[in-house]
Amino acid sequence: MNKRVEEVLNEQIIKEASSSHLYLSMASWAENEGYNGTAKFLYKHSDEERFHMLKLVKFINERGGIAKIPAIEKPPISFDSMIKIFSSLLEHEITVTESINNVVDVCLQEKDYTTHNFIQWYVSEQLEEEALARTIMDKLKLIGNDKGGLYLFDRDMENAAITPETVGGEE
Ligand code: OFO
Repeated sequence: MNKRVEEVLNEQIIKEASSSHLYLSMASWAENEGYNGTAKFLYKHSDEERFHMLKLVKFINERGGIAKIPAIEKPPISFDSMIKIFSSLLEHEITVTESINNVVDVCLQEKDYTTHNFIQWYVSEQLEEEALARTIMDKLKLIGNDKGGLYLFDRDMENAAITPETVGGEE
């Protein structure tokens, strides 16, 4: 496997693992605050990011590279409010999109069209995740501090899907 491509894919493993860790911490905070619907959504989101990481690990190894399982930085424990959670989730996803775009760039520079093809799945995934995070943020901005609104929001989040076709470990 092309060494530069292997390097950026391994960097992407760190990003996906950090996302999974961060969303897990958010889920745990939401659960302790009584936002059970949001907690369920975030636990699922965390699993989804782990799946993204796993997909990269397997791809690198199958192509003759070496996947490196990284140490992960400790995420924050407290998030203050629902709006804080989802604004940092959106911010985080935007940085992940930038790093996926960087992988695309390197694939093209190195003429690695197989990996370029593989990484397109992540390109569409990021598009969906960013759009979903923006929709959630719009809702939360409308709700503001209204407790009844937040209650209904949380109830709706229980059934909100991230990307249903991938949750559950399909490869
Ligand atoms: Fe949403 O980060 Fe994975 O790709």
